[in-house]
Amino acid sequence: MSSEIPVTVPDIGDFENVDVVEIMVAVGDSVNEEDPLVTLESEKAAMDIPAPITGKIAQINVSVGDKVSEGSIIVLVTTSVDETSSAESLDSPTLTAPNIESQPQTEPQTSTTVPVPNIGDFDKVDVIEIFVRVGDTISAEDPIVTLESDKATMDIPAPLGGLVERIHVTRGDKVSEGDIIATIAPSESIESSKDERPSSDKTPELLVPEVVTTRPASDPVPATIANTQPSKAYASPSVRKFARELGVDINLVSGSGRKGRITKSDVQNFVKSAISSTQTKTSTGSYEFPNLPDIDFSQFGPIETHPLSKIKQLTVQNMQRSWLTAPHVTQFDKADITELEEFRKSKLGDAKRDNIKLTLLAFLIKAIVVVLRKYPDFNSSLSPDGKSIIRKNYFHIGVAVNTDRGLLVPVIRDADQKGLFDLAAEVSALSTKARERKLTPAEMQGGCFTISSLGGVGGTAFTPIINIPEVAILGVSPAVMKPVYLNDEFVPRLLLPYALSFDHRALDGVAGAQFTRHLGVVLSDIRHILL
Ligand code: CAO
Repeated sequence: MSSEIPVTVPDIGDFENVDVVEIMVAVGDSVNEEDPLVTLESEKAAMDIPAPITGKIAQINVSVGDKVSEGSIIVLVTTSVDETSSAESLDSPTLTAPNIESQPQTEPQTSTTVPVPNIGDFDKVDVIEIFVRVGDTISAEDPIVTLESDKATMDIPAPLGGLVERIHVTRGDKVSEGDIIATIAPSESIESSKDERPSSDKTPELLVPEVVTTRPASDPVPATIANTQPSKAYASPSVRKFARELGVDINLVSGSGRKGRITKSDVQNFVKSAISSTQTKTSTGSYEFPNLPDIDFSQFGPIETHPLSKIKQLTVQNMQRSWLTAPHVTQFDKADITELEEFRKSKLGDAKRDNIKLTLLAFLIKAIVVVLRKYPDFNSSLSPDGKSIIRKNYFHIGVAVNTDRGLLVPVIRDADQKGLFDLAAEVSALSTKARERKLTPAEMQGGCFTISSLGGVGGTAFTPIINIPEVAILGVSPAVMKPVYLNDEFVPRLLLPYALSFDHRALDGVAGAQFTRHLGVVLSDIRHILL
């Protein structure tokens, strides 16, 4: 005999009307006691509500986005009578959300110790993950550690932003309410300690989430540069645990949930893609590249070893991945931008009045959209199995930005719908954010095509590396005044050199030459932008 047991939201501390942000089960699923059913998220904490009994999901009473409070019914679980009777002897799930309200909300002048908040009836729970390191700069609400009892896992967030001065626990420790986890120095002391720091001192990397990725959620690898600081992946404790069990670095997984939250299926897709790409590799008979020999250069003379920033470390991986995955062809061309430049200069005053720096880049973005419309295969990605091409009916253009920590690629969304001034303002705002470490992951996702401009830097030509899974990238060099033979005489014209690197798996050489030539036509007469 079976019966249906309603599972309700347990005592979640002082929180009411908290959001349901993820539902991990479907009707018909078999669940074991303690399997997470849903994730709830208040302004201050995320928590999983586990199944109190083993059984089958008969009904789901909530949807993502619903607001629930203690006692709200989440699901009905069908269970056998035997299980019911044993379930009745169990308490309903008693997960208590961290009582954040009791923690300091304002930044004091002195360091603050962070204790384990009220975690309900639990005592001596395991510290299973530590997200911060001494010297890290964190924001209020960043998770510091994950605790796991036999009934629930929960993240303990920072009650205030600041510098992590000390971590009082290690993985595997058992903690109870009131035990000190970490000591945080408030932001003001960071500022003053920064001022005192000698310039040669290594500044700890800020924990601003910076993930440059244009890949679909299923892509096994970040397309380009990501900051893998562990505390920034937006995932519930159970999803983190699930990723850990599979050996997946959660920071490499793209979140498809609300606000970029990583769901269990994102982790599953990540693993599936990783497996299928390995299988593709094997089945196509590709070979392993030999590792670089580890040479002791000090035998030849004095050396210094400097660790790379996280972004640069990921650049190493991503550049190599792109270079080895996509057979690059680079097509060079030039555009006569004499008239464009005159027009740009005539608009500088108007732009300045609006506080906008109108550089060539805004025109390039606009022109690229026109050319992508004409040659849509450049606005696409290859499917991982190489059997289809996925055309994008939107125009999100990435712009490579040089920062002191490495290259970042913020994305201008829907560039086709924006005017020159808007594009110029957005480039300027995003590049400032990139340099100030304030870009969000969302601002670096979803790009279709990248422009890398060294026009303000120098050189005559370069061969950019494709930001896979995109299939092409434009590299732009400084425009130069040159004599051009026109109507039987040499006349000075401003020529813009550029190079298009494209993935020869997706595009052939004729297409590359047509693309670059049409770009030249559009830039030489920007009235084409209107067509
Ligand atoms: N030819 C001649 N002059 C150019 C030019 C070009 N192709 N492109 C830009 N300029 C000029 C600008 O008009 C500006 O002139 P003023 O200072 O007189 O106004 C000057 O060069 C500096 O421009 P900028 O770099 O500040 O602005 P931008 O909009 O051209 O570029 C950005 C913005 C973010 C792309 C750039 O600052 C940057 O970071 N570039 C480096 C990208 C990079 O590292 N790429 C290499 C990646 S390897 O594939």
